[in-house]
Amino acid sequence: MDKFKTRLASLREEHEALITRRNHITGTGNGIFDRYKYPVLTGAHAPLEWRYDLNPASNPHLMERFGINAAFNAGAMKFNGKYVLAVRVEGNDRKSFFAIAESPNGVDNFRFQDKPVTMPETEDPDTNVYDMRLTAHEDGWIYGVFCSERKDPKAAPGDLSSAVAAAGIARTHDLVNWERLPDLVSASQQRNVVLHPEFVNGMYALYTRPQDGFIDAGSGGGIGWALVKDITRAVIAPGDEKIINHRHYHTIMELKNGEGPHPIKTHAGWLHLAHGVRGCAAGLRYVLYLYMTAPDDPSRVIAEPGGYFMAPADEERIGDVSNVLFSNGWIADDDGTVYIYYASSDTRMHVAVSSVDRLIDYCMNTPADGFRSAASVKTLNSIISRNAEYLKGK
Ligand code: M1P
Repeated sequence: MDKFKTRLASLREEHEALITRRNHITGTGNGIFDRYKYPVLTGAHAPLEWRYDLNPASNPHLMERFGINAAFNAGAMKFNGKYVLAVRVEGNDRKSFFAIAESPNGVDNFRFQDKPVTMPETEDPDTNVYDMRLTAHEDGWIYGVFCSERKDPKAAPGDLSSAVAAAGIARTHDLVNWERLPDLVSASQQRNVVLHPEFVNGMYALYTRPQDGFIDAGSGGGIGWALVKDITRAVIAPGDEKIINHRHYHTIMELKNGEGPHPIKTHAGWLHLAHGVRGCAAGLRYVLYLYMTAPDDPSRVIAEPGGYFMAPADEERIGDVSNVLFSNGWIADDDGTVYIYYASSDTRMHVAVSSVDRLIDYCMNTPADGFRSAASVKTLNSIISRNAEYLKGK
């Protein structure tokens, strides 16, 4: 019994120390954003009450009974004055579920609520749910749009991998009690579907990612856009989905891309955060990029800075699915600070901080991708010449 108590006391002490560890900006940065040193959430942040049977009679060795493998790909919003993440928590059994974690300052002290989200199901139960985007819509609801994965009913006997991805839709007023709506109906499989926060022409607007298969975006073309009349029966008729952010050969997104969180409204237009994927000998490389759309038309691109905005760095490179940065949550605070919540390598959550002004400047003044080496050299030479001119005049 003493051993049990001592071990429990150590576990509690370590857990509390992890949660309350102060975070701070690391390095000089690139002027565009600042990374914080410590991950804001990991599997180890999950409450001990989830992971252990705390009764010495039924668990004399104080063993973990439900392992938490990872905490990543979180939706984000400010709610009741707190910085809230709707986290993709993954158990050791590979199943993901959602759990809400809150912080008083957005950069540390994230603490999970006592229980994970009990997400209602449709008549066709999900095998796995993940990557929820939160949208406080002008209709008054908070929506969660996420990937619902199910085994492919057409899979050949013995094929235990083929799956189908669809956009699950749920809504809530308190982030605790959720109403599940029917999944989005569209011509193709969908992942990375995001609800725009405002009505457009009186309709709900969705960023989509049509894809040929569960993994391959294939002929999907890029990030799509579609309007739906009724979110309680969301249907995109064939031909009603247009691609607004295209993939290109030999770019950071030649293989796939996907909208991150819903865009931030600014005086200069809508700021978008997305991920781009390319293939290499080491596998797939996921990076984050930004683009902007017109203030009066969120589907019309007005700025496309070339290359990535953030890429995996240092220990971020390694995890369950290495070389991945993925973001589906950011928060623009009233003072213009932007908290960018991103996951590294499908394992843990981080935060980087910027501002609306800095991100607009980045989008408007970063050279666009010229798609060829010669164009990159030309761009570089023009920056060098302008610097030489400026420095000569000083
Ligand atoms: O493993 C990297 C990411 O892969 C998927 O994203 P996409 O559909 O763009 O390839 C998702 O499963 C995502 O959760 C994951 O982080």
